[in-house]
Amino acid sequence: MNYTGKDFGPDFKWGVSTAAYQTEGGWDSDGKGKSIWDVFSNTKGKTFQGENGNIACDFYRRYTHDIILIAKLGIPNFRFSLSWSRIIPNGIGKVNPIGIEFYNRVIDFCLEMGIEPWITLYHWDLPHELEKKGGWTNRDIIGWFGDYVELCIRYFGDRAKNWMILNEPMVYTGAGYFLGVHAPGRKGLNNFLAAAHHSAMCQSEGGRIVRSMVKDAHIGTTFSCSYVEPFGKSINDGMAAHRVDALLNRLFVEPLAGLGYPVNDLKLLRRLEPFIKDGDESKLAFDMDFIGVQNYTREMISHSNFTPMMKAKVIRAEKRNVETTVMNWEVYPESIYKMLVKFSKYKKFKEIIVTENGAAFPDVLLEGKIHDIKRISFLKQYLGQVLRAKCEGVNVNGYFVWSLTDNFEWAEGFKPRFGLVYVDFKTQERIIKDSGYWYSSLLDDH
Ligand code: IFM
Repeated sequence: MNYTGKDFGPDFKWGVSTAAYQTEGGWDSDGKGKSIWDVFSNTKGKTFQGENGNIACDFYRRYTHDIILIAKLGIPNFRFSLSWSRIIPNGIGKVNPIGIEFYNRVIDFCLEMGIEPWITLYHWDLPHELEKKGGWTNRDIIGWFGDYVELCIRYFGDRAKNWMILNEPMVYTGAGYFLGVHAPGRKGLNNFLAAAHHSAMCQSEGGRIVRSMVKDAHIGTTFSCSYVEPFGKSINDGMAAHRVDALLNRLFVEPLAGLGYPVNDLKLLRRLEPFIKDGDESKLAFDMDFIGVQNYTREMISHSNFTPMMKAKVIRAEKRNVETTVMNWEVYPESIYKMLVKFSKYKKFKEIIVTENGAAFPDVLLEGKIHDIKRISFLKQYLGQVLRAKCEGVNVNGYFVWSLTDNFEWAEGFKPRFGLVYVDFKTQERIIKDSGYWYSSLLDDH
């Protein structure tokens, strides 16, 4: 499909996304408290080669340089997240003025450069002190999070208008509280279900707080999603795929849309009941201005008797002889189209923005340049599918590449490079990749 930036229309929002823990570094600087990721990644055996985000891209000190790069590339929107424990070191109570000052400077510098800030309130780095009290499994988090949101809006809401409440709740609750492979490294169905319900409550409550405090706010929240297909043609595979879809793609968006949890399609969600208190159900819904769809790949599912409750297993991409990225995720551009169509059916939300899409491929530094043709091809194809959805009437109105710079990819460490800009993590030198120039020229034409 051939297209130009203009084909997406004059109001389409083009941007790049990052997150605090993956880029900032300065993990113990200037009064910042520890987050669950500081603790997890500094614990032996938790991340690839024991890597951590203590320094990461040193965005804490180099933010002007990186924002200038965004401006140089002509990218009008910058999505980043706030580190809760930089702002309130213990998660509740005393505020760290230097943390507030840092984000004031980031926001002000974006605006000075003509770049619109898009702020995610929570991108996985819970204050460690709150985790000691149970973290997302403790219902008190609804109050803790509410106070944090209120404080952020009080300090930054006069200049920042685009707010996202949570980043991918399915990932941080699933990987962090069920599988234990992400911070805080806890396991078990009850931990997961408690964390999931409290996150769903915070997602809507956060939206209500922002709405009540900022008149002209543009409020959203983001969801990870993958197009789910049965591996074989059997009814059992079809039903297994349906269950996985309910878990991966519907668990958080449907209560927000006022539809409740998809209990009928995934019986294990009945076990959410003990965590749901009187009055919760109606509070789960909120009229977001937009929902952020974050898609990278598809999942193929077959029936399995060996997986308790889900009775489903993922047939991994490497077993299917398909093109993959460094994350071992299948390159499947149509996935983003299918997810946009699916999410557009939730009529409660006016607008969809692709708040993340991108790919990690091995980058080779050749005479100071990165000719990342695979990443360009990936972005071109996925964006083509976004345009396809838009042309068919899907209300998608923005696209943010994950990510601006290579950064700390959680448990996978620094190996997967997602950036439009290469980072030499030893020297912190930045080199714009060919994909960065390609994205810039697409926007030039906009
Ligand atoms: O790096 C992550 C990001 O933090 C959340 N969405 C997926 C990205 C790639 O794995």
